[in-house]
Amino acid sequence: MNSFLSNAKRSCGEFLSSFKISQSTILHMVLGNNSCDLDSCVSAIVLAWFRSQMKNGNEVYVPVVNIERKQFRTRTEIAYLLDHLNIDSRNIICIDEANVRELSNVGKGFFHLTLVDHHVLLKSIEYLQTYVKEIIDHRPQLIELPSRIKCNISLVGSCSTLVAEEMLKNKAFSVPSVVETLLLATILIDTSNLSVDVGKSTPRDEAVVKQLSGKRTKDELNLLFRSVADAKFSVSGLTTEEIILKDPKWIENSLETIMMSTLHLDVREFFAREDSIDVIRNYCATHNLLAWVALAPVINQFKPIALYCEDDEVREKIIEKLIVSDLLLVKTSDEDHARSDVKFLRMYNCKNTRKQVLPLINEVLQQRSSNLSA
Ligand SMILES: [Mn+2]
Repeated sequence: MNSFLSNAKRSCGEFLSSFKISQSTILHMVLGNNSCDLDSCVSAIVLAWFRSQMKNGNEVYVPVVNIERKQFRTRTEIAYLLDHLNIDSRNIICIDEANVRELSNVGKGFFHLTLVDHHVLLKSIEYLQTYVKEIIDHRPQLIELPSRIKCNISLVGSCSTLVAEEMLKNKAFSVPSVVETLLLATILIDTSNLSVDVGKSTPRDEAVVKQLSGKRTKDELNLLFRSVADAKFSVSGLTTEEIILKDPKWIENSLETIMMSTLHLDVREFFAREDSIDVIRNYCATHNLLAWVALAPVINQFKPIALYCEDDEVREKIIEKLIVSDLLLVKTSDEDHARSDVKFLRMYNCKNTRKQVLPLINEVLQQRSSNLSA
């Protein structure tokens, strides 16, 4: 796997220079989604690797993860799994290392794009749309796709299940242990260890796990799941900026952006870091954010919400919006921060995640947007 990845990385760099001379190679890029979760990363790597094993002719398969190199370290579960399998993470190609802008100029016959774990391109790389040849995804289809694109969109627990199915269909192909482990870990993470209660797993995920497991015992699979899950929530060794960027979501209106992070450490511990306020303030200023909101792990029956916003009116609007919600059961916190632009809230309905909080903050933002344009 290491040599496949380092060759792919080298060919990706050399393709453009050699292209001018020969024009005889087709570069197939397999691109994961921009949340760059384990599924998206492993689907890209394994699909590109498998297709390169099956190729005939002058083709290069290059997996690309849709995250910048400097943020790749924050995906701690990916770092852990690669390390565990002795795969050198420096050989992974991040989006800012892939020359996508230049590749989009080589012409349709020579550059093919396969999207895994998503089927809508980000605005920033929308110009690649005409190169999309194939899509493998496991989420509900949001847009009509041109018939020229070969699609495998099926609602299963993990995109890696679909990648594994393609490989396992080929009965003569023997799957190396490293590839088995990559896929197994990912499918187990995506389905919470095939949990019936969580309800993300489907019979197809189960069938693939069974086929890939081979001689592995149930205990070994549980251990693999636990260790990767633990790594996912670990922040050890990360800087404060890396912590807020570990799991971010952005909400936008036409002019303004709010970032919402999920903190994977105790909110008190996070704010006890000496640089926490400076990092948040700097990040908001340099990225032109209207506010930063964070959801932290449960303390005594509530989930803390932290809010940083310099605009008094916006800050109060967000707090009010969250407090009036019957679903969230949010109350103001007893603890005050020394700074008035930092506020703490407590969400007592701990079943809620960012999924329930985001739409309310989005309402505040969209309301402002209509006021701004009125
Ligand atoms: Mn996925």
